[in-house]
Amino acid sequence: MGLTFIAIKPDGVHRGLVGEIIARFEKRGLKLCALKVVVPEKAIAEKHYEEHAGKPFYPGLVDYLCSGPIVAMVWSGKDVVAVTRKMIGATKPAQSEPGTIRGDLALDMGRNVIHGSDSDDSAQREIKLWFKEEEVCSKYVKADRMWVYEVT
Ligand code: IDP
Repeated sequence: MGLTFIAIKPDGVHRGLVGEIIARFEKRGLKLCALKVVVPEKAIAEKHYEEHAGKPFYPGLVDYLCSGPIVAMVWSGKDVVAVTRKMIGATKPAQSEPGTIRGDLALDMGRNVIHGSDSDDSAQREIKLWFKEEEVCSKYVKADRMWVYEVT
């Protein structure tokens, strides 16, 4: 099963959306492998968003991520990157479908509540950036596994 890195951004924490967002991933059947509340250091935020370095919105984006605590998480499951990206919705909330996290809970691209890795390679890079190896518990078997997956 794959892994992905998910972060509830500072606006999501301040707005009290942590429980609502985690509940959506749990109800979908995904497995929580790591979770911590952290105020990002600037260097880590810069690294996290390094693909956007040089773009006009980059400094504001880094300041936004560092502006308060985030909830950093690792989730696991079948097709977890694709599934969580769909659940998160489009980057621009106006284009996020209702039923997605951003489509239900956000209005502004610069305050779009949540981050999710966009590929398996990004997920690996981001998990390594935010977590030590021993902080990620991906080996346990979730008790509902046989009811979430068709086990052959
Ligand atoms: P994603 O978060 O949907 O993967 P990315 O294109 O990777 O979207 O952009 C990362 C984050 O940067 C977005 O979630 C959003 O908060 C911010 N962002 C992206 N493009 C813009 C922009 O044009 N103006 C302001 N913020 C932006």
